[in-house]
Amino acid sequence: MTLVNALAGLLGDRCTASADAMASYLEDERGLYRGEAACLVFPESTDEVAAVVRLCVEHGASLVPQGGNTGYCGGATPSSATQVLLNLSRLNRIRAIDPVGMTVTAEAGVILANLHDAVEAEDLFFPLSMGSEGSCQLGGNLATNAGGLAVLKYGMAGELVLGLEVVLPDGSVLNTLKPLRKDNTGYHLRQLFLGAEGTLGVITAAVLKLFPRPTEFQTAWLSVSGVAAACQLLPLARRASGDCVTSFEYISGQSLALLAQHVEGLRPPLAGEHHVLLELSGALPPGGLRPQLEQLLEQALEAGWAEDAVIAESLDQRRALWALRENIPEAEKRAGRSIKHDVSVPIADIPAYCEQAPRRLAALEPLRLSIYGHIGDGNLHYNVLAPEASDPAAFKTDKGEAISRVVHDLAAEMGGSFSAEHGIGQLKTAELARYGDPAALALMRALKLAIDPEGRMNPGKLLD
Ligand code: 2HG
Ligand code: ZN
Repeated sequence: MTLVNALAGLLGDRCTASADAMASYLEDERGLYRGEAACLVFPESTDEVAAVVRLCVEHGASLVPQGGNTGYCGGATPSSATQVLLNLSRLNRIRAIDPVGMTVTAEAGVILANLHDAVEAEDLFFPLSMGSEGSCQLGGNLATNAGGLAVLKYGMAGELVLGLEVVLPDGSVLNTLKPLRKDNTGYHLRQLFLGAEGTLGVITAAVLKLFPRPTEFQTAWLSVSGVAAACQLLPLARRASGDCVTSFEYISGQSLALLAQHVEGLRPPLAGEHHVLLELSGALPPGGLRPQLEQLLEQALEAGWAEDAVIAESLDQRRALWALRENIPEAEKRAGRSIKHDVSVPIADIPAYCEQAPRRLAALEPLRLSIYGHIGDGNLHYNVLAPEASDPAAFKTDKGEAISRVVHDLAAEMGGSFSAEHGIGQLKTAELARYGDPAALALMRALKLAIDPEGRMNPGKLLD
């Protein structure tokens, strides 16, 4: 029996090899990769995932796990007609919510926004948050150790995990699904799979940390005198608010210009070349954070760090401010292909990075910059677009490599990272080989060989 027939025997019509049915799953979010697969399967339980993996073992096939397919690096796109595309969207139950220990046990295919809703109904909060939350899935978030908009306060996806259930490359199931804050019993095996992008196993469920649902949000938009001022504002805001800064986003005037050009109805409240979107939140008595916010804005204005500031006075105004930040990727998409970067450096070095990068890029002009991101995490999307009225694809082909080299080299020189939150996938394997610490790369290869000796799991991703 062929593998596809065996999988169809197991899953019925939840296994398809039809080109039409597979088409949208074979292309990545950014349209960078168009792959091939032997078939696409939709298991509904951990046992079914394990059975799929065992059939792959029997037939000597490899497999590619896929969640919401919103990743930026092609990590969930298969690359050969011999691979099984394992889509986890039907494995989407919330197994348990513990309101006392404040944990949730959820399956890989749960859409992030649905997880938010489910726990909020219990007056609880899961803080991982990002533009794609309406379609990205928990398993993908964990496999890529996703970042997003609230990392400053709550950490990356992986930091929110207490336990994992993982189907290993031989089809056995590793179960560390314990809702324990404390469990020092040897290697923290779950860490192996967080950020491994499905190269060591398939995450099928997780126990996650929850928090009291924030009762108060105070959101402000500031035009600041520069990137250095934005960085100085961060510790002030953290201190003045009792460490209640949950988001601290930088948005350049260039990114807002792109937004004005390509997305209708979004107007920044303030003029200027440098902006910060600051949000304080917490589970506090009503009005608790407003005086702190006003006070810190006054201090920032007095110090000359902020030139002007507005505070959201309603939920609608808060949403409108966030829409400005969250629609920048869409504006870039509509402007044509951008050369995207996801760099991080120590926060204190962000001003030096932003000073030096344009100087080094000057040799490659003409180009357009769109710089924004999670400056409170030291993470910038230092994106570069073709000059107006030129062909974005040709620009990317001609200059993409040289531009990325400048952007990534500078981050590396400053002790930073070329991939802060988007992972490696198939897009950045060469960058990992180039910038990765040799000892770390050797250890990663040794782990891959020990856990997945036949190279069954997501081949060609992360480690080339
Ligand atoms: C964001 O922060 C995402 O909005 C996407 O990480 C970044 O599109 C980008 O470059
Ligand atoms: Zn981001």
